[in-house]
Amino acid sequence: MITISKSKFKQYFESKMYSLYAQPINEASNEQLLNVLASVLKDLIAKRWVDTKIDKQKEVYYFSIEFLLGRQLQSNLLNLDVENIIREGLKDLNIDLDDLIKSEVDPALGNGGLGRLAACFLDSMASVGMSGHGYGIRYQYGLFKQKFVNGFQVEVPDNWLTQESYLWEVVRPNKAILVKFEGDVYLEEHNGNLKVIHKNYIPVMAMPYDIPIIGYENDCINTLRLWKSEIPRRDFGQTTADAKNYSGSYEEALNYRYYTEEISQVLYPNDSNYAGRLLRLKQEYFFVSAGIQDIYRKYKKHKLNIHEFSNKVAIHINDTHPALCVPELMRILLDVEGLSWDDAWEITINTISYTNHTIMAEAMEKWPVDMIKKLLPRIYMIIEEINKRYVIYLNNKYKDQSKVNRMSIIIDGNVNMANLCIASSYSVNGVAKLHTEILKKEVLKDFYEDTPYKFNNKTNGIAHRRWLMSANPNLSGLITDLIGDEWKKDTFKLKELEKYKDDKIILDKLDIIKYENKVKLSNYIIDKYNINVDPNSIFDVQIKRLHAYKRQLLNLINIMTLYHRILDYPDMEIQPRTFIFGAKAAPGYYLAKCIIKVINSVADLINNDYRLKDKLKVVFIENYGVSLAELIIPAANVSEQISTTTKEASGTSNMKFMMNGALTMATLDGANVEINELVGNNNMFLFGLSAEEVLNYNKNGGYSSIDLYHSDLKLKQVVDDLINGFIPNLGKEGREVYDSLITYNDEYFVLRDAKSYEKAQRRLSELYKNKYDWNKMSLINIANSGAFSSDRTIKEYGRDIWFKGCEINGKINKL
Ligand code: 26Q
Repeated sequence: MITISKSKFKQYFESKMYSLYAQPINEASNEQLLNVLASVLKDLIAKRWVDTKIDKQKEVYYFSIEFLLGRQLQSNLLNLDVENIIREGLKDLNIDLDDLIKSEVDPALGNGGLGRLAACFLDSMASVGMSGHGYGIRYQYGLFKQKFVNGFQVEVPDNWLTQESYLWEVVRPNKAILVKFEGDVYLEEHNGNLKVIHKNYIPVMAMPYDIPIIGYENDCINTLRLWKSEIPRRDFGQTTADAKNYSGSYEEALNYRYYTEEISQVLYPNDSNYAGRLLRLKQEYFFVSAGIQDIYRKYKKHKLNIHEFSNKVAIHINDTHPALCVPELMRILLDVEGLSWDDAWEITINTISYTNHTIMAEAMEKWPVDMIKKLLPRIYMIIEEINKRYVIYLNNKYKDQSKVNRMSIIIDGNVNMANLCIASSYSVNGVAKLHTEILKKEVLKDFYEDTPYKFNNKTNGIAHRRWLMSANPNLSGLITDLIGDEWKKDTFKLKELEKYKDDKIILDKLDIIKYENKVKLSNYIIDKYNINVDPNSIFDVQIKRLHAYKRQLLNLINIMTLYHRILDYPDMEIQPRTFIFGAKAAPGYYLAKCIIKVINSVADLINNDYRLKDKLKVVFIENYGVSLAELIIPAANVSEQISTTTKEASGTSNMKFMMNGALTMATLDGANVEINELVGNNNMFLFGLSAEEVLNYNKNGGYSSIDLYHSDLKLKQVVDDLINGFIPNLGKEGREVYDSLITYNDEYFVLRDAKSYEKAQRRLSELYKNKYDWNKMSLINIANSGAFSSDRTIKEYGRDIWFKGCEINGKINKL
């Protein structure tokens, strides 16, 4: 732990201001103040943040193409337990810490769930004292910023590195790594041994930028190492004579610079659709190769026995995007270390573990053989050999050609990355119970039957320090007042809150905290959009990427139904509601963009209809991301988790909402199943088709949305609104959405579930009338949310995957 007195801090702060900017504090901009503060904190932790000790604990390396960190200042202050001292010190200097916290950039180096999960895992690995580090890409541009223009999504580049360097990073030029693309590979004999020669390769330099990941009130500081691609600098010694020669024309030199820099230029904004882009493949190999070489170099520096590798190093791949870890590790072990194939394979398969995050076929990565061959000739040779041996094994075992084809790594001219991962790792896990069951019984059935021992479930979790302690300090304070603060290190202790479930005074306190959070959000909405929302109304929230399977449309259809009902029965007593949306659509996902436009048009219609007397409001908050989530989630009464059952692998915002006392409106999909196990049917709102029913429809057909549409006049009215001019300022987008429901038979069963959803929504409204009962349910949700801390998840990964049967990590094994 670091300790610093207020006066020491002030001195330090002042002298840092002079050394960095040569100016007095009162002339500094917020940005400069923030840089100075970050720099002071980095100095304070520097001694403990030394190179990792690979020879002691087993090290975990978490490879992910996205890390959605969010702002770091508050989280770092909390974890270092210095927030109060620093707040007071800054106050003496006339600086408001909250202003600095808000002025920090929020690096959007991820799309959504998968990237945010990686960030929560880093927080938890450090906080449980695990030596676990992240490897990723330092994108120059993060996920686009979203603006609405006439209700349409417009994408603006996210130029987040306005200052050239990010306040928490440290660049380490002495640790840069050479990554080779393209060229010619052949084998040459050297003293009776075959040697791999790689000529005419394009050298790209991977420059590491390290961000400290600080554990909560412990001494653990891990590293997130993000790689930036660059043209090799003059003093970069690793490029060899075999590299392609770029000393030619000026134009060639420019092209080469572009080739190298382009790789880490921008994050792909697509979170659910695989489109085999060459640049994306370059990104994948770039960070994988840099990371694997980095690990190997560190390992060799410690002069450790290569056959002990998998006892000292665990490499985890977050979905298939880092799947090239497999052939890259093989390449190093074969070509650099000089091992035999069998020895290299044994090490590789015992080192690598893999998490699957989706069952959606269109998101599965399949790279064309020709593309890999040209871009990564040596890597392709290795994949081919892995496949050859795997197919021999399968043929011997099954003698079933179609099964072998389904399981092959290379098939029909493509490399199937999921198959590569499963065949080459010792552990494959899904991210929630139902998801893992579907993997085992449906999507990956063949593999499960072949190697059942590899498969396991690790239900996702969230960093409760960020999502409860930092985002909702008043609730966090109330909890501590009631049950002490042990829950901060052991969230299962939250269960003790249940004893207050009938305590009116406590429930009222809970109510006031929620109300205050709603006021904060209302103020934001008024400021930004000039829409008046009533903090006494039910705040009903759906925030997540826009995708047909997540069914923002179902929410919208219910809103329209409610709208008609209020107009039809103006005297009906209803609970005022504020529906809040936040969602980015992938720029190329036309239907998703149409849905955004439709929601915005409906919002305009409803918000400006005086007949509603403010009973209904719809707000679509622009540019949803981590920082907005921290404002919105603590203010929610209702959490919308309404994906088509079987389609959402887990969901993680569902957990964040629950921990902040929102009640969940849900299908039994993803981790909603676990929420339901914890709180029961009476403390959440369930509706919709079961997993069996959906799977059955998918297999046997039998669903006709048009029949349903004709048989339900209320539903028909709302669907027709999309195309009959009822919604002002809506053009062909309404037709597009209509067609997805009617012409294309409603792939995600929106109309099929609409009735059941409406019924659940009515039950919810009824319940809200009795605030006492509502708050009791809210408290029960908070009390049972402890299982969703990512500390729990990470300990399970450690126990069952990374450190299983591993002596050196006994301490963490016992966690
Ligand atoms: C792949 C290839 C090319 C371009 C982009 C991509 C790409 C990028 C990001 C594909 C997928 C993603 C992200 C997927 C994701 O966020 N999945 C979510 O993961 C969460 C964490 O496990 C789950 O809770 C969600 O259910 C799942 O949808």
